[in-house]
Amino acid sequence: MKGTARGERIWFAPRGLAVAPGSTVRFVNRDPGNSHTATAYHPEVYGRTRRIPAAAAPWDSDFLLPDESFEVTLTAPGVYDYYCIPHEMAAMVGRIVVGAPGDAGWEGPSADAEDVSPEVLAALPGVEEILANGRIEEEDRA
Ligand SMILES: [Cu+2]
Repeated sequence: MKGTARGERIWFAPRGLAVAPGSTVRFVNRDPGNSHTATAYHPEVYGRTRRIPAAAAPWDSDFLLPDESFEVTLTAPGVYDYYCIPHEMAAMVGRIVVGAPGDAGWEGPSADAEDVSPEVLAALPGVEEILANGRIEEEDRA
């Protein structure tokens, strides 16, 4: 989680990440000027359309103050999309790919395009791009 000093821009760094199943991911708020959340798209969390594997447990970091952190362990192979509650409208979203297509139980990216804005969809890196690079930084955005 990062942001400019005056808050004109905020983003997840990286916004695309590939990890092995069973990895623990830590979200750290490195933005000195804003509180952020890392929140899975899931019906059990604010009634959103699910954008994480069906076998995965949803998470919500709640508001993280600067330098606070939150960890989640991701076991089910597939694509996990998450957002920052106060900044989703600014397309502060991220995607984590756990494992790879072909892993037992793999679930690819959500096809839903109604619960999220076109800006959010455009901000989510492609699965192949994430797997090819390991991580996608904000600066890499085309
Ligand atoms: Cu935020």
